[in-house]
Amino acid sequence: MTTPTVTTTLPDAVIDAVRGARRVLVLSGAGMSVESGVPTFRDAQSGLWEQFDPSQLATIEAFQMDPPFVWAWYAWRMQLVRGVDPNAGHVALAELAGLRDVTISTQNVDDLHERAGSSVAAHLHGSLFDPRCSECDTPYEGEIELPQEPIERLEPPTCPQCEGDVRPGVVWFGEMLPDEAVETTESAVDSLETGDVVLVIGTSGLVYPAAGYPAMARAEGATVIEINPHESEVSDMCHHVVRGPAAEVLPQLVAALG
Ligand code: BV8
Repeated sequence: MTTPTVTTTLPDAVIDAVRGARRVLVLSGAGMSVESGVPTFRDAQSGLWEQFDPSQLATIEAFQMDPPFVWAWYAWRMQLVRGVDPNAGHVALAELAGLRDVTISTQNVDDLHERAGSSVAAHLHGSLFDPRCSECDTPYEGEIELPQEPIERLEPPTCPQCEGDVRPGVVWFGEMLPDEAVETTESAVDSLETGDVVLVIGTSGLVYPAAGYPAMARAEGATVIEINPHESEVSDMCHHVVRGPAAEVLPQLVAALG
């Protein structure tokens, strides 16, 4: 497998690849939202939770052991996302959809792609804003108290149907990804052709099955381009790596297509 070209600025090869692409598949991770002020999953947790590894908190076991502790973390993250805006990278992807056939599959549980005007084909790891009952799975549409500051414990809402604890609508470690999100993403990958482009933006490539999609895309003959200031577990799967932040590189890319 050829090694990727690695540049810190946007190379002509990347601009030409996107200019000539029939379709663009975007695979985004938490790095997409960093410049909006949303910390990535692996950034130091804020205060209360800093002694916890997020993948220990983001489990059904942690929630069942102490629902108010885990719910407080998610209620704070909902409040955090509600308080920030999409960044120039999200906006550039929404603009790109006016120039090319763009499909977005994201690992992110925020709604910043949507708020920038993109339609998102798949939220592989669910959404902070789709709470449901942890017992009967009924979507929860009632009031949610959002803390203005990180707090240690907050009682989750109670399901009006069965009085079970309401849980966040995210996919926890050890849980299956939503069938529809997986099917949509895998059919988008399977239908890639030579000349199509995959933009792998802001993901460490550590979490499966999402981390497997760049290699699958490359095997379909697409040109795979990573946008990430740091090396990731999927950098070697890419043809081109642009070592820069999404909110800087993506607007440059879209402007260059003009
Ligand atoms: C599954 C929602 C089948 C929750 C998330 C043992 C038992 C069970 C499963 C496993 C097991 N061992 C391994 C597994 C599989 C496991 C897994 O992959 N574990 C890893 C840790 C090894 N996967 C699962 O469990 C998945 N389910 O496999 O089901 C199954 C079931 C049972 C038994 C076996 C198999 C479910 C995974 C979903 C977990 N939920 N999120 C929540 O958010 O609270 S994952 C969570 O972490 C995020 O969604 C994100 O996708 C992921 C990674 O987080 P981050 O590292 O923060 O973000 P990211 O990776 O995107 O990295 C940030 C990147 O941004 C960095 O590269 C950085 O350089 C870059 N960046 C920074 N600034 C910028 C930037 N990029 C661009 N611009 C910038 N400015």
